[in-house]
Amino acid sequence: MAPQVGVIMGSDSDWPVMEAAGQALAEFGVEYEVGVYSAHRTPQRMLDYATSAASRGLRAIIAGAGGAAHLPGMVASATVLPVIGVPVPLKYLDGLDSLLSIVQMPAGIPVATVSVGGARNAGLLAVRILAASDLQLQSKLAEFRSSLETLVLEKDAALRE
Ligand code: RP5
Repeated sequence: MAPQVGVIMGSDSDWPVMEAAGQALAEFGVEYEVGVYSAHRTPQRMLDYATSAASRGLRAIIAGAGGAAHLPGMVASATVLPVIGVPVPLKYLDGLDSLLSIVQMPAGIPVATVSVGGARNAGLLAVRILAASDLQLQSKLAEFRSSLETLVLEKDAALRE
């Protein structure tokens, strides 16, 4: 099956953070592709990816970057697909630089920004986006939410023992 979600990042050094997005998508059986597309080092390649993403069948893009993290916003500017931004924490500033670079988008070009290092939630948000028009995914998400509740109740019970 053709990939439905693109998981892209500014550098291969982002992968240890970003792989959690892929894991979340895989848990729900969502096909995805991965790639490195740097807004600063390979700008034309990034634009080619963004402008062709919808016609290639992608339905959402998860983009992670750190520091001057312009990849999610630039990709969002060149596609109509929903873009989820993942601020990748680097050595300095604890990822606050990445977060602010991604979240402070101008009106008209939204990026759904998750927490610093929150690649798993980015994957889960992409699943929710796809689930809006996919009843099977909706029921998988309902099961998943219910498993989270069960886990908390089990931990609560264990604490009270
Ligand atoms: C950003 O610069 C990348 O997304 C990465 O987080 C950061 C550092 O990249 P490398 O120098 O490790 O390639 O564009």
